[in-house]
Amino acid sequence: IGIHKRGVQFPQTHPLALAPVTPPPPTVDGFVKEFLHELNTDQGVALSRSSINDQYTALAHTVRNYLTARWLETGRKQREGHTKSVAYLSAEYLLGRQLGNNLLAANLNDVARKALESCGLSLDTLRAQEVEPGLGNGGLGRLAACFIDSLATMNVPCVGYGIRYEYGIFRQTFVNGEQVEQPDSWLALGNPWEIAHPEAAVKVNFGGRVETVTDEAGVATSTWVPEWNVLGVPYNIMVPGYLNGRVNTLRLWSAQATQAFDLSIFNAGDYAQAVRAQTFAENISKVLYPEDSTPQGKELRLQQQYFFVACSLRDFIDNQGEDFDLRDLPERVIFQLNDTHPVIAVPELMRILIDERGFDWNDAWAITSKCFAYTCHTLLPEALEVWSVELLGRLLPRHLEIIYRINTEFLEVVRERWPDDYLRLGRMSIVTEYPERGIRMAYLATVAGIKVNGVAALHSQLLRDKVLNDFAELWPDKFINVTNGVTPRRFMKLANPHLSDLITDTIGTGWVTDLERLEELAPYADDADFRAAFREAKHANKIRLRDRLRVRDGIELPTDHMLDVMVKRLHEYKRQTLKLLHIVSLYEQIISGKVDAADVTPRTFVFGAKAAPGYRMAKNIIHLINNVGEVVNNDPAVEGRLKVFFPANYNVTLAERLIPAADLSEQISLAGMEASGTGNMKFALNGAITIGTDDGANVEIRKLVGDDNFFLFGMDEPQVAALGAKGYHPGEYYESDPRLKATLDLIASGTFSNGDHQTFEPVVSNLVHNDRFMALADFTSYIEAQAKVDAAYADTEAWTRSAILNVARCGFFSSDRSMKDYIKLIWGTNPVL
Ligand code: GL2
Repeated sequence: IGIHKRGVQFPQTHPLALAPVTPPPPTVDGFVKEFLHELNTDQGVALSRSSINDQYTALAHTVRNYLTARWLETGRKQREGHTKSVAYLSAEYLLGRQLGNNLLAANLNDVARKALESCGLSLDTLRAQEVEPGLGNGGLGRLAACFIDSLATMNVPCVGYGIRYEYGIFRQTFVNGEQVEQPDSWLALGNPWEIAHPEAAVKVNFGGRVETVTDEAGVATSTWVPEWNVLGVPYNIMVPGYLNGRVNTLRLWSAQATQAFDLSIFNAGDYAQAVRAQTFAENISKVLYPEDSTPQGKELRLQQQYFFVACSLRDFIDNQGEDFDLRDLPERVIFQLNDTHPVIAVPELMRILIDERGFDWNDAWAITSKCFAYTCHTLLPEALEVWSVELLGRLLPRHLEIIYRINTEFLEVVRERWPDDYLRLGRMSIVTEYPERGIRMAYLATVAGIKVNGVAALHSQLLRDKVLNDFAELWPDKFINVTNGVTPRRFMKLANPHLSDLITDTIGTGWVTDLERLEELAPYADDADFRAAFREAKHANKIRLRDRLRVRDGIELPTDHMLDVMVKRLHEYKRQTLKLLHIVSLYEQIISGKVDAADVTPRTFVFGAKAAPGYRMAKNIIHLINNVGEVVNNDPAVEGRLKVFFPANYNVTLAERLIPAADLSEQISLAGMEASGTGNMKFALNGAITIGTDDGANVEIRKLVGDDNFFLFGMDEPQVAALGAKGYHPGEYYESDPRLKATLDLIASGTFSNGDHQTFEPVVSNLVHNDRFMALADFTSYIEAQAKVDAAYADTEAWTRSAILNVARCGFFSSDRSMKDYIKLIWGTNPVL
């Protein structure tokens, strides 16, 4: 296997090799030349014979070429400067399309457009050719993508480490209203943004046993004798900063067999058996697990986690050079653990230090306990990963042993602080005994991390007060908050050119990298001309969305309705059903004659949501949304008043069209359930007004935009807790609120299922009899808030004013600010200019 030390076999003796090759400055002619060169030499086609994919690929390579010199330069500075880097460990990166973003970062948009035009090609057509890399499920993966964009833009050294899934999040289709999953073969036409380095592959071991030898002095030495291994092949992807010439790296690992296939078995005629090892190994990076917030304890998932983490630690350490003293590791790196998925990195570093580098336990722990920090992204108990000891011991026996020792020493600390508090010891143990013996990864991360952060103020407080309360008592300073953020490059500048141009014309360009400057827009909320221009931008965005949905989904979106949008993963705690109850209730009131259709504000509701394939209730809810849409959209009684659309396969690309067009942003989770949300920030920054509960980052949005510019409803977290403690009986709400009863009865009657009573029985009976997320308890308050929305929308000028103030006051939610907080509160890294 071609594993070798980097850089030794290619001595740079030629003077031209001292500086990376820089393409000519980006003039239109220069760009055309570079583009045609790529098309001819790399794709091997003439322009006249080229396919759109050839053209797209050549364009991507052209852009990449312009960034390459900066990329190599960034790498050199980082290596030579010995500065501290952030190594962001994340099992998910929901990147979205690369071409538009990289053109923007490199300031090549106009040049590329003109260059392509002169070749008779359209930039927009080529951009549409790109299949987005969907290497994440939702908010958590998209957050990672925003963070690496911000770090590059802020000149902070960072490597993002993750997995190059061959299949990303499934492509969602609907068949008769029901979700059907298709594989996302995003690599089928090639990926021009990645560069493979098979020569730098890393070997990763699994299975086997631990042999312990005790010497004469009684010192025990453990040796891991693994049973099988795979190779991790790194693929590098550029992460260009915005207009600053810095290009960081995202390094994704792909699994490959150490032995491709067995020739002797092949020759004997057993073809399937001959490639078995290869198939087995390559399964590890085959597909992203589609569970969002509710991971399943599957063996392959643990293999994925250890696989990418082992590759990444090895890679980072090897990159420090041969004579690097690992005692200095904490000065060189902070490994940021994005949720519990990469937490197996903790025992892995201990193993490297002890088993491979000969450190004793205490020295190894002194290093390890300074190298990690942990971000928790959830409050749902079922989302906190617990690995069964049986599985962990089978797959990673040495790691299990190390975890036990970490736990033993940790429990000593607890015992010292609280002698005889056995209940507490049980509660805090990394090893749980119920329902089977397992390793609580969040606890391991908390013990090892220098800091533990939640992702919004309320979430961090609930982590401290509830989920990790014992730990917060032990180490109060360990627990901090860093509120999430989103990148204004992708989610404003790229996604919303109309609004971006208006903002730039009004306050200059600085806001794109200094989002708090949006404040300067606030006075313009009182300027009628600005308000008119703001509305024009919103309208233009609705037209752009209409055009996209027409082609993409055959949907005819009215552009003169209030656009009411709920896009996020389908999960009961997010309460898409509550939104649906509102819609069905409006419909019921009209068709039963309680309300005159002419008095209803024309609204178009748009949903976007994928359900985990095994999550039956979520799939039933998707079916119901689609069927409600089918009935409502075809009923002349509500024509011109209500429309319900659910474009399939919501992803980053669609989000970029949908969010800028929205008037109303639905953020309606049960208080205390949504850790942060980041869609909420994207909507507000694009001038939608939020209707939301006091949950996650909604709390902070409302504080910043002001109560007058936010539609708050529902119980707050203490009220939810109190109701839960008292005993929640959803049936009582059903019985006592006639409007709610009529709504649920309409669904139960079969109106949305061709008269069949069974189809949506699970949704209805779950709401009436169980309703874990208390949708019925918040229904009345939600309906009242929606009535306020209608009233507010009727006053166009006042609505626009509120929308502008949302934009102006949400600069805080830039991921640049989040990164500053991480740097200041956790990492202690510096920008390198
Ligand atoms: C999530 C949270 O549910 C969401 O509220 C948060 O905004 C993101 C990013 O911090 O993380 N946790 C999680 O497991 N997923 C999320 O989106 N998938």
